Amino acid sequence: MPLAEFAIVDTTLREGEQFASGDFTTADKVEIARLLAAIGIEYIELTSPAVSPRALADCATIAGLGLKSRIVAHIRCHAEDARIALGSGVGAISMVMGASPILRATSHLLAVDEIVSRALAVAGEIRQRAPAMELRFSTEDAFRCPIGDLLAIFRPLAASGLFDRFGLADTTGSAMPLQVHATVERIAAETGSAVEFHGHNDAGCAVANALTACAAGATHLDVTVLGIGERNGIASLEGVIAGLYVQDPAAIRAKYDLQRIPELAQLVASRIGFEVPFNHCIVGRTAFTHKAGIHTKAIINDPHSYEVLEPADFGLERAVLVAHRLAGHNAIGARARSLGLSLTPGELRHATAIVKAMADERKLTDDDVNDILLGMTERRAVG
Ligand code: HCA
Ligand code: CU
Repeated sequence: MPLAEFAIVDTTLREGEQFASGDFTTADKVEIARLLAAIGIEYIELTSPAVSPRALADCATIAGLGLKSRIVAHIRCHAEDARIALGSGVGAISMVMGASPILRATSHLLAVDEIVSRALAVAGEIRQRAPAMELRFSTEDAFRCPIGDLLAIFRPLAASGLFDRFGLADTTGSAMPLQVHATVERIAAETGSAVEFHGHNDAGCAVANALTACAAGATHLDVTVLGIGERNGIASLEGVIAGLYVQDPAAIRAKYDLQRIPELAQLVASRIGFEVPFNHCIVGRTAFTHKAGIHTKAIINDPHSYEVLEPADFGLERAVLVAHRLAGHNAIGARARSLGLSLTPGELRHATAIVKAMADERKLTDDDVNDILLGMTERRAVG
């Protein structure tokens, strides 16, 4: 699928509310939704308006902002939830029902054919009352559900023509990329419908699974800012954007205002009371920090040697660390030039040897390196 054809469904304001400290105020939600829309995220999914009066009011508030993103209410597949969602002003409704044997047994106790009749009944009512409503039906825990059961659910639903797309949720984060590829491809082929993928990160595969789903033909990818969600969350917006960008930078630059992604990550981090993880894709503090001499030498010659993401595209700058024992003379030379010093190759090698020797003794700072470099020129003046 050409990259331009997928859409991102950001569910920070729904799945992210299920994160341990994801208790957003209305003002938080409005601020986050505005920024998601400004970045160009196609869908913003909100907590079910059936959950509480404030959840309903928040849906109406966000739907009333007139944002470019489509506002989605995420609901259980219940007639009453659907009625509340229909009155909330949203442009899309995403329904979900447990599909795997274990969720069928522990949550709704319905057999596969009963899941189908429930989905048809609720969707039929929604279609009758709001014919233009964008409607999705998703299967919770789809990747621990026999493929035969998934087909038995999706085939009749696709034949009904009531749905705009179908969702496959890796609710427990147990799916591996090859399984995601096979399942997404199969469901897309069998239903002839657009497919949405929602993947949790329990086994560390959420971003890889989302990217694999996209490669297998999924048109809608669920993400949250910083990957927040139940337990350790789902695919992160930043990881999925990074993965798509490395495949087609021009398409991703054209689709989203990438410059505002760090601001979005900071905003959500501050509202959940955590720091942005240091090693997170794009927005982690070390995401564009180069250290080893071999790397820094190449980076100084051509940043593409060790960078597949251009930091400036995200409004960020790369850092080249020099205050450590892995420092190379090329990076030390670049530091000297940035201080306005012009040292000979011999002096640079000498300065590098001093940096390494000192770093073996104690933790160095950039100021230590600057002092060593300035000391070289002073030595020259004396000599
Ligand atoms: C959950 C629900 C869900 C729904 C995903 C979807 C999941 O268990 O909290 O609507 O596709 O992970 O299954 O987030
Ligand atoms: Cu989920």
